[in-house]
Order: sequence, then C-alpha cells, then structure tokens
Amino acid sequence: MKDSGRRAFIVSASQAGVAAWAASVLSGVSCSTRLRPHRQPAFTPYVQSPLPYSFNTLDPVIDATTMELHYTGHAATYASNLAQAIQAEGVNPQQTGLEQLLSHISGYSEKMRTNAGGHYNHELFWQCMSTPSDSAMPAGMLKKAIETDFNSFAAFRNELSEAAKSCFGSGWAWLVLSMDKKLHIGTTPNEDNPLMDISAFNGIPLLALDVWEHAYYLNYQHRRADYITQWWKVINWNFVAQRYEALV
Ligand code: MN3
Repeated sequence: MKDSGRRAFIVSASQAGVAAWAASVLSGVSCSTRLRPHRQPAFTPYVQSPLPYSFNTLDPVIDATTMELHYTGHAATYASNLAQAIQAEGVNPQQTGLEQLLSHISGYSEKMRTNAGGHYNHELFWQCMSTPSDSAMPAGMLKKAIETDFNSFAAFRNELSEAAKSCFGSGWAWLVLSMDKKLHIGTTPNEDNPLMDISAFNGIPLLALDVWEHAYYLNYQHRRADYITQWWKVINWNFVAQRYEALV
C-alpha cells in the first residue's frame, strides 16, 4: 500500500457520519434490521456493467452516438482507471465494496476519487434511464414522498432542473435519501457524489443526472437547459422507485 499519493482532505464529523451511514445501508451490514433484504439496492460492481439497453434506446432525447461515446469512451475509462487505482492503493474489491470505498474516499488519491466517483455515477446514471415517454412519472410510495417533501411533482421537477442548470462547469445533479428518510436535491462537482465523505452534499443517491457537456453536446451544443428539459422523458421511474422502496 502506498501512502505518498494520498491527500489529506478535511472531512467534518457529520460528513463522515452520513457517508458511513449510507455505506452501511447499501452494504446491508449494520442496518440490516431496518431493511427488507430482498429489495435492497444491488451493490455497484467495480467493473463496467453492460448497458441495460441499446445505444439508440434513448433517442431522440439522447442520440446513439452520444451514448456510445459516453459508455465506451468516458465511462469505460473511469472503470479501467479505477481498476488501476485499487491495485495501486491496495484495495481488495472482495473485501471493500465500492460504496464503502466512496464513504472513505478522503483516505485515497485524487485518481481514486475521480475514477471511483466517475464509475459509480455512470453505472447509476444508465439505470436511471429508459425508453422515452411523454408521460414518465413516479408512482406509488415514491410519488407520495416527492409530494410530501417538495409539495408537488412540478415543484420537485423545477427544483431538480434548476439545480442541474446552475451546476457550474462539470458535475452531477441528484435526488438522494437522507438519514431521516427525507428526499433532497443537490449537486456535486466533477465526478464527486453524495456517498463521498468529502462531499458537502450527502445521502443515498436515488436518481442521477450527468450535466457534463459530453453527456449532451452533440445534440444540444451549449443548450444544457434543453437537455435537462428533454431528460425528464427518459427517467426510469420504476428503477428509482425500487431503490427508494428498498431503503424506507
Ligand atoms: Mn458522463
């Protein structure tokens, strides 16, 4: 194990606490009594999973070329760089799950931070989307929770859209579940995510939106707002609802 490449990030007790909580929930270790194990969200593997649909499935919201470059280029590179980083920094993937690693990311290198985050974020992002539909809407428990925590679906949609639009530079917008089982919207810069102990915004990610230019530039050029408006048509609400229901 090599320590020279590691950086000492300042992590507050509350950040570390939330990150540890999220990791324990996702690993099902210390919070198993609060979960329904058969419905628990699956672990995120360290290797890139097959795309759950074709490159052209999200067209015309996200075109096939963008998806192919994004999946086989950007995301695949994060996965291969992550494989290098865990080897260089002595992480045994059989012992330390990716969620656990993210919750202690302050103890690892910048390379680990970028690539563990980049890999996790994209693995989730693909699953959050499916065939475009003008009537894509949440249902059931998740719909109720959105209406409770944001007053209405319209208000929720507006808040998440505004967060995504105002995320400066490259980053991600999120819907997360907090320790008190409430829904929250926030953003993270670059490839950071809400599971990281160094993140100012913490929680268990339920829905992820990539607002890096590579996610939309071919189709939308500089018009990030148009991409965000169209993106609502491809949200896989069944997937998001299943994640939510497994955690509450
Ligand atoms: Mn991306």
